[in-house]
Amino acid sequence: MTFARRMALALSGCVMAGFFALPAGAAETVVHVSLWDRGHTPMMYGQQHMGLMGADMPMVMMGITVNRTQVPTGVVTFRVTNNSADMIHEMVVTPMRSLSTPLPYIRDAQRIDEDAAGHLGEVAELNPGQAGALTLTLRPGTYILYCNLPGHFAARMWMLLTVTA
Ligand SMILES: [Cu+2]
Repeated sequence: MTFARRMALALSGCVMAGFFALPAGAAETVVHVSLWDRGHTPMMYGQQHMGLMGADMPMVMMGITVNRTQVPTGVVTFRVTNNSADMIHEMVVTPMRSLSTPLPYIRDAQRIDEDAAGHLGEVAELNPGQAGALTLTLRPGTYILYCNLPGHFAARMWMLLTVTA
């Protein structure tokens, strides 16, 4: 039985007993995630322009912004909004096995190899203005949230989340 299932049973037990009180620290944590871009604005600086993307490729400034980068271990709900005016974005959650080892990257497809990287779940391909949610039970460690549309990871559409004990 999973931890989440055990929690659900424990909580339903509370309801049947006539009181509903979450023990301190057991409440669901919510992380608000904004997927954004600034359209096809040329990058003014940085090695990304020269290196990763190739000089002939138009750069798009894009990123993931969260309202918190650290959460306690347990149930975490990501509420994800695509705030782009015209681009599809998504959010994938993958545990970082090591901060010094790059995630497996499929160069031709310009995407992270999600299966090899071991993703936990995603809010896939949101249209501009669309929102979605993903609930996971996370153990302590470092996780990466990223958009895996072609080229978006390389354009720095990722951020790290720390889950504390
Ligand atoms: Cu994206």
